[in-house]
Amino acid sequence: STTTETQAVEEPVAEQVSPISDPLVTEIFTADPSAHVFNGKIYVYPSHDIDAGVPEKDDGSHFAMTDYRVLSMDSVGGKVTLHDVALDIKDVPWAGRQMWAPDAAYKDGTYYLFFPAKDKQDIFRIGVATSSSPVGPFKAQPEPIAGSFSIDPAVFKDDNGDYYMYFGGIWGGQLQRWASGQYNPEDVYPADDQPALMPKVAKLSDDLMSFEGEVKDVQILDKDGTPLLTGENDKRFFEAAWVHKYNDKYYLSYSTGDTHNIAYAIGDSPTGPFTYQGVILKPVLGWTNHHSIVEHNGKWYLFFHDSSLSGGKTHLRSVKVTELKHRPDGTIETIDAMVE
Ligand code: FUB
Repeated sequence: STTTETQAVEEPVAEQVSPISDPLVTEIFTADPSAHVFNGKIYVYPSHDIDAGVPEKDDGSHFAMTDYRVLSMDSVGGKVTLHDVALDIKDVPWAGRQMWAPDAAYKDGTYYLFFPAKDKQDIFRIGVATSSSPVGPFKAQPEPIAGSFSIDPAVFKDDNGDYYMYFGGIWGGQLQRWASGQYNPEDVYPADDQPALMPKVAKLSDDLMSFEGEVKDVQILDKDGTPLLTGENDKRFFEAAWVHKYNDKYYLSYSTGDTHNIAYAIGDSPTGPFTYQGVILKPVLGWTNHHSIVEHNGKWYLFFHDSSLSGGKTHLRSVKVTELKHRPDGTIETIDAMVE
């Protein structure tokens, strides 16, 4: 399209000065880390990567994970505990295969694990499971969240106590199959010069078990106020949405997928619109890039994964962490985890 042809590709300049950790655990492969602070301690809710012997395909079927295990630590750099299985696919009545990137939340004495998996019809849905402990075991609800679809749930608690779930992922994550509001097994993408598929947001009900109100698109706009376009592969949303709040602004960060960046956009409301700012994390070793951002003891951290421990196998990843720095103007320094 003419739009993409006239756009200069800005190569992000990395200013990474903080050290990148080693893999947080080496006993198992872990990915897609969603980090939270509960009772002053850091808990990381990752995918548990395994080699299920499924051949690599564009639809991601080789990411054939079957359970979740939680990591915890008192502080970044401290001892990391790998906890027992928190939820197994065999204990999720509606799930068929592929337990992908989860997230967690806490409310009124209960911990909630939110997770995507394909149902028995091979359609990605998002489930919820609860526990009295942040590390589980979690008990799954018998059905996925009504009205949920696609992958990569991320739950953000606003200062007023409202909870929002962001979700969605294109290609293997099936978001492109829901353009009409109904599931269509055909993959249909907007043309390169059309607005890109955006992540979804839904406010959660008081018990965090269902969506309150409708699922909406999260608008990601360029600085001129127009939506990012499908052809802007180095900027547009692909998967792995995450929201954090800094100085009263809402930061939406996400993976650009086939261009492998973690990009971010800033807004004044938890539901957007968000204005594109730049790249937080440049591509890592392995195809996927997926992260979370959390504050602990006055410092901000980026949890992410790469495939270094498996020698580059895309579906066998390991969670790492580094410090994330907001500049005085609120923008974020670009991190390059490949340079140390
Ligand atoms: O781990 C499986 C999938 O890979 C996640 O859901 C995506 O975000 C990507 O990291």
